[in-house]
Amino acid sequence: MAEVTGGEVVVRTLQAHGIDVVFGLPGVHALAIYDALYAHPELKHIAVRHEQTAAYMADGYARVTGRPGVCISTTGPGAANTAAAMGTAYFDSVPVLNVMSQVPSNLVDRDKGALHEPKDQLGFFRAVTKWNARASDIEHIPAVLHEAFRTMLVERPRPTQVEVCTDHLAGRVDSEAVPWVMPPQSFPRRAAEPRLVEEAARALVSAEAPIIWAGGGVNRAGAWEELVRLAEALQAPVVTTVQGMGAIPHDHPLALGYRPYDRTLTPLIERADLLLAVGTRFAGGQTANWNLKLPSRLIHVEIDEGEIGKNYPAASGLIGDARLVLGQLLTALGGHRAPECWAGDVAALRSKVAGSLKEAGPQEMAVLDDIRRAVDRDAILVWDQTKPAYWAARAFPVYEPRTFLYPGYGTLGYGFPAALGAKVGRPDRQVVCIAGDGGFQYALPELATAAQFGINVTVLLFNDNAYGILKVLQDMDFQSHYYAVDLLNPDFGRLTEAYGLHYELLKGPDGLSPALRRALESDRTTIVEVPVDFGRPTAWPSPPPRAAGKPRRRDRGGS
Ligand SMILES: Cc1ncc(C[n+]2csc(CCOP(=O)(O)OP(=O)(O)O)c2C)c(N)n1
Ligand SMILES: [Mg+2]
Repeated sequence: MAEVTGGEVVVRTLQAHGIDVVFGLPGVHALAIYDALYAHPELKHIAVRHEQTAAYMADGYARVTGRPGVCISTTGPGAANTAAAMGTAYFDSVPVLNVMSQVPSNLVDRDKGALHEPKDQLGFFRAVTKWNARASDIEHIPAVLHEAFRTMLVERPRPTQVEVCTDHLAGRVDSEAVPWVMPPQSFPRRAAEPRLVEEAARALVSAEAPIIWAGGGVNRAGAWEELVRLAEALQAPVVTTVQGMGAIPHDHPLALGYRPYDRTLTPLIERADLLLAVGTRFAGGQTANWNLKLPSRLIHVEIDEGEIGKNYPAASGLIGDARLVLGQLLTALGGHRAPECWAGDVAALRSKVAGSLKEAGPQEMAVLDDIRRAVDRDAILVWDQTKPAYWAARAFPVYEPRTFLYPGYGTLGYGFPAALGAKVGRPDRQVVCIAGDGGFQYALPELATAAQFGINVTVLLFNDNAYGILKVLQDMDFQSHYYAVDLLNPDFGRLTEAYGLHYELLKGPDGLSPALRRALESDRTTIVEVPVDFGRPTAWPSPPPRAAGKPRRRDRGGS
């Protein structure tokens, strides 16, 4: 009779679900999981310096691979440290599973003052997860973990949390008594109702000027090939949201290339007589807070039923996985090929938008050009909340799916740790993190993680010795009362070298492309520090990152 611990049941169940890497930081209550990891070196564990990083790494890993990212945290404060990252994954619909320990089962939620005792840890995480549960005993562990995976893989991918009490993790049972749950080869995805698909196909064929709106669901579901084929069949231009970037290559003749909220695109969207929206919830940031007018004939393809009709009324809702539903639509369309109706407009609009962007933010756009020129077509770019990132969200050319990682939640400090996770998921790709001096310092100690595990990313560090964007807002909206926005920064070069990593300091944005290329050739994580003074933009990349309710004074331009 072979005995297993609860920790071993966790590890084996993760492995059964295809997990071969986890990110975490141990604590006393979780040590039985770590003991099982010790016995299973084939399940790689990346040890981080802060639990938040573990969850961001799981997020970055999940976004680039399309597979769930798993992090491990320990009871109470360790687990709570992952909250901002879980919230980010929730906002952006990323499948992150957070496996955590709990105090001994006889002490849960009794407020007796046990070590690390959290108040209602399940309730705490309910706010940032789609589904969460505690295993009631060792035998229950496989079923709970399985349900977490099923929820993320079959339904809308959002984070989940599973907790196991420390006595259950350390307890032992006969392996044969454990009701192991083996996942199917692949989880069945939901397809849309055939009658609705037929109806939608008829509407698509009869439309004279259809356009397609591609959201993050296209990237999450791996539906980009179907999307492009459908766009070509309908000759419909495609506009992508920030999370949908890369769903159609930027240089495809039907790619509008820029975000839907771009005012220059508004006339085109308003001229359309049908909008096919795929894998999107029409979030405020993509619709100028729902002020964007959309065609009244809206066909909405969404895995989450609750999103249909929530932000915009839909003439038709096709509930299902984006890849499956687009495939159903293609089948229903047969060999239909619409005549070209927009082609000239797309090219003309693209160059109009590009021109207006260059006028509005010449420095920022020049920096984006330099970055694009230096990296491979399929390089993964991970953006923190630094000034050039707002322009990137509006205008960065993306050619491949799952290569543009941007926290829709607006999370400062996301970039560097998510880039590390992305590199673990796609070691074959260039991975570049673009961060400001403020955001990068959230995860500064993770330079150690990069060094220890040989994770080779490039960090472009835009240093203005400030929370620059907030300084601009204090300037514009609060009579230049600069407060808590100037930063005394360390010597990033000496710091990087102390970790045994590489570093290059530029004089300014000039020479960014060659420096970035040099860094990408490096055999270890390299920081390229770029001193910058972007000043105040002459126009905001819309939607502007402004304080709610503040009047917009667009006329006050100039830096
Ligand atoms: C977790 C979190 N805390 C605070 C903020 C508010 N915030 C947004 S941008 C920013 C300043 C960013 O400074 P830096 O990274 O140096 O970029 P810069 O604007 O200077 O280019 C802050 C504090 C946020 N978005 N997220
Ligand atoms: Mg800064």
